[in-house]
Amino acid sequence: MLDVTQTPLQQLLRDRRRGYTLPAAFYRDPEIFRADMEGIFKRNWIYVGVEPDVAEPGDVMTVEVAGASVLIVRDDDDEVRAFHNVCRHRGARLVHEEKGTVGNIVCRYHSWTYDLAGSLLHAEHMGPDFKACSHGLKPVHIRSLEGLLFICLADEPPADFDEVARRLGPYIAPHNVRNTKVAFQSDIVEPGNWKLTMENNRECYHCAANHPELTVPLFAYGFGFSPEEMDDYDRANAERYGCLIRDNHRDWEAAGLPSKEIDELDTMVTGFRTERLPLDGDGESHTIDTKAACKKLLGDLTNAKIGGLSLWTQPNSWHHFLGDHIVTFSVLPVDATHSLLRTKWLVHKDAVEGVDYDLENLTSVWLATNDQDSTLVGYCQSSMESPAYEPGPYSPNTEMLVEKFVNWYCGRMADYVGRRS
Ligand code: 3BY
Ligand code: FES
Ligand code: FE
Repeated sequence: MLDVTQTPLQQLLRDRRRGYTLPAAFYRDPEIFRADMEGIFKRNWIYVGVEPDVAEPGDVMTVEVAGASVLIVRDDDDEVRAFHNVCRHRGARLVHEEKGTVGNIVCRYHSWTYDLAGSLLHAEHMGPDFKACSHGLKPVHIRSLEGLLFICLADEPPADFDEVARRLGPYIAPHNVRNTKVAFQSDIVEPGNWKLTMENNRECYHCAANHPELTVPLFAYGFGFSPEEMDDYDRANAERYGCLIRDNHRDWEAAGLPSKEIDELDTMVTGFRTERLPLDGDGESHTIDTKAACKKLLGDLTNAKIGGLSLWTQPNSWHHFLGDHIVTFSVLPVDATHSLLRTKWLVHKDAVEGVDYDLENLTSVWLATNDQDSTLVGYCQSSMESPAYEPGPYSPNTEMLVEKFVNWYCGRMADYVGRRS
């Protein structure tokens, strides 16, 4: 007999109105949050940091994803590996700091000792039948996309990562992430469900009214106008600055900087989008004066004025690659109504603070923007308990990428609940 039973979540997903925000339960319900962790954060490639976070053998960092603590370590052969941060004896957490350097990984409880490749080296008093080789650390899938680190907690991660890496690699490579250092990291907990944080990121409808610092360098073109509006906008800028976006693209591509838009946000399991766009006017970087914040440019670049390459990945990251620095963001859900936003500013690894760059100048635009975005996310979250909230319409001209995020999310969740039932 045909099984017509539906879980409440399947029902909600089936009934949701396309082109509109989600019903409040998706932004506030702890059960849906748990389902999000299972259906999204434990099944997809999650962006967690950069190779320079673990620059040398023995460098280790930890990250919390969907209730799992994961340690990421560079081993003695220079390979970056990821393991569950859980001792195979009685389960104690192994590495307690977010960043550190270790010789081996030693459990503080009974001193079981693992090498950097995860093998158990020492475990005293375990008797003659104990097999150390069966008690190595549990590996977690990890991939480096030109230095951007993605982990996947699933046994079988989405297979399309190779394609993502093949298509995105040439865009990122000129900025040489591996040859940078983390100049600064900021962690803020936003008062909102992770999907509100992501939705807010996927549009710039709110930028003009809320981001005075960001709108100085940012060229708003990329964040969604109708085709007619885009043509008008492009023409107006060409009059002001003498160059159409498509000409910028042509020049950049000729100079070996892939720039044309790729949008697979809701068409691939590992959804992504990228595009290089000019900054406003003579802008070189995301700084208050729009000039490069760091004197040493990235990779082999000789000109800071190469626009900004933006990259967005589902479900939890966005990145801006400038000529002189990179700003990279990951969203890590905390609970149904709180999300950790982790931002890193990367500069050339030989750049010296105070000589080549000033930390405040480097970070001020995005520190201010993040704070403003956090407030905006809170505005929406605080209405999710109100009887007046009902799903509202996305702008077809400036919120298309928000819609693609929500469509991707609903598709992945429908796939997840479909497989379970
Ligand atoms: O960083 C971004 O991609 C978007 C666009 C500008 C504001 N926002 C946070
Ligand atoms: Fe780690 Fe006992 S729990 S050594
Ligand atoms: Fe914003």
